Amino acid sequence: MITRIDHVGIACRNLEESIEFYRVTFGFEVYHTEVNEQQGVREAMLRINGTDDGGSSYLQLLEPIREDSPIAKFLEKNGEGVHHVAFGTADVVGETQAAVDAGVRALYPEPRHGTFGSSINFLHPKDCHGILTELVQAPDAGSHGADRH
Ligand code: V0V
Ligand code: CO
Repeated sequence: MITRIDHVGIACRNLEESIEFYRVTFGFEVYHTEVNEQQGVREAMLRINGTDDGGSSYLQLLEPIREDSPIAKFLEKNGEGVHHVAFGTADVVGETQAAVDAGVRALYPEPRHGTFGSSINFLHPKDCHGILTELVQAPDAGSHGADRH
């Protein structure tokens, strides 16, 4: 079951400038920062609110660390803006399979590492009416973690 919007991913050219924009304009503070080498990003999570299931909703600001990364390619083509929407679930494997069964392409055969040690997969934007869709399972939810090797 998908229980919430976990985060909206936003592609930015300069992480510090975007963080400052959200702080000055809306008062959002940085909750967590991380470099994800596999995804080619430096990121900041801005916590917006807690939710009924004990999770939270965030804005995820993403700056590329490599020219060949998905975020770099997106910025080159579209400029800064909304990059993906991430739905929270306690079962990323099951929800990914359900989407695949419905005819949607998953980008990875197994979940990969997301922020906070979460397990993530993505659904192809061309199969989701133009939205790159992420499925995210918090580290302590469910039993299907990302492969740690
Ligand atoms: C590409 N397209 C998009 C899109 N990216 N449409 C909507 N939203 C996006 N973000 C469209 C693009 O305009 C093309 O349409 C078509 O898809 C093919 O795109 P492309 O530019 O040729 O790029 P590809 O095919 O090389 O790569 C696209 C995909 C790639 C989605 C496969 O970006 C990818 O693997 N993304 C998953 C990983 C990722 O995004 N990581 C960064 C976030 P036309 O022109 O053909 O019509 S990491 C993260 O969120 C973490 C760590 C976390 O939450 O914990
Ligand atoms: Co994300």
